[in-house]
Amino acid sequence: MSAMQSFQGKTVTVSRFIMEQEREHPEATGEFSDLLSEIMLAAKLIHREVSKAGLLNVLGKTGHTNVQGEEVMKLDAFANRVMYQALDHTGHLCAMASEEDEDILPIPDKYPKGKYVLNFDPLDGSSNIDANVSIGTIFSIHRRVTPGDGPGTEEDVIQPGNRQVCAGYLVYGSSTMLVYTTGNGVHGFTYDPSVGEFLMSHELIRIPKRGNIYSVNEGNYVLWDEPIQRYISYLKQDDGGRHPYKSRYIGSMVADIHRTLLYGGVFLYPADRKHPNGKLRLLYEAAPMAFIIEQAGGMAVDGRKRLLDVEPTSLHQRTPLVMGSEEDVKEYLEFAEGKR
Ligand code: P6P
Repeated sequence: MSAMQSFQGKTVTVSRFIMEQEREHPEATGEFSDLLSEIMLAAKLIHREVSKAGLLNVLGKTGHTNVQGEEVMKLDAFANRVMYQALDHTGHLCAMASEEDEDILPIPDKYPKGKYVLNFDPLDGSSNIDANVSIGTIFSIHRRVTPGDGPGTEEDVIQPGNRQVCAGYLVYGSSTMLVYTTGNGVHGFTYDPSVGEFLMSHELIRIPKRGNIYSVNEGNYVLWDEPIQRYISYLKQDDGGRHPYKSRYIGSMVADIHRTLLYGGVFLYPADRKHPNGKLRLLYEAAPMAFIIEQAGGMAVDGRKRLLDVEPTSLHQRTPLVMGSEEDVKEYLEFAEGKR
């Protein structure tokens, strides 16, 4: 259904949808509505810069000036600043953490502290910007675990994915979409710049139980452990039926996961000899995507066990990951566990 079509005969914005959700799920609070509204504001600002990047020589440059004569920063640094400043004053957060910052990001003293923390990757896949490939913003929200209403700590930020209360991503592609979950299914909203709103385009996204697409950087094949090599080779065999699978790899996690969510199949970034813990980050890349995939009826593992149950120990730790259609991930596990 295109964003222009209304849902059930009405045009549904994120704010209207959350209000309706709150009626059905009293545990949901208006705070998510506020947080998502600010995240969407940040997304609109990032969308604007990303969509004109090729025109204003903003592409991955720094120290340059744009037509306004403003100091132009790298887009990922810009996105990082926009996300932080959109959310630092809401009064709903006690701390944030970003892929771009070594340490947690405190809420300025002048602003009230709230009961949530936000982890985010402001512009994932930014190395692809110069090639005009789809990129994205990924976010994850937890409740604080430390008592009181003072500043949050690392303990509040470093929590397992199974304690997330909200997770989502923006994909800046042929259109800009918000996809998120608060634990009651996965919903997609497409940005309509003509009205400046994200309009519901995909209610209750369900990932196919099995797909026929695998998505992995096969350039790492020789670096993988033998079970993963055998699994990928198995998908490429011609069995006259559903195999060989199609190979699709964009190299931008948000784009690859978005396609996997909608079309089914499996996305993998396994551990290898160069990345013994995988390449992708647990807190603000793998865990939010795993929450979304599970909420859509799929499955997400760290190579062996449920990814959302991984207990993080550091802010920027990496994790191997295999996620997507339930039957595909279960078939992968049969290889990982030596059963095939
Ligand atoms: P590789 C982009 O740089 C990124 O962080 C993810 O968006 C993407 O899935 C991955 O790295 C691609 O890594 O090693 O295949 O280039």
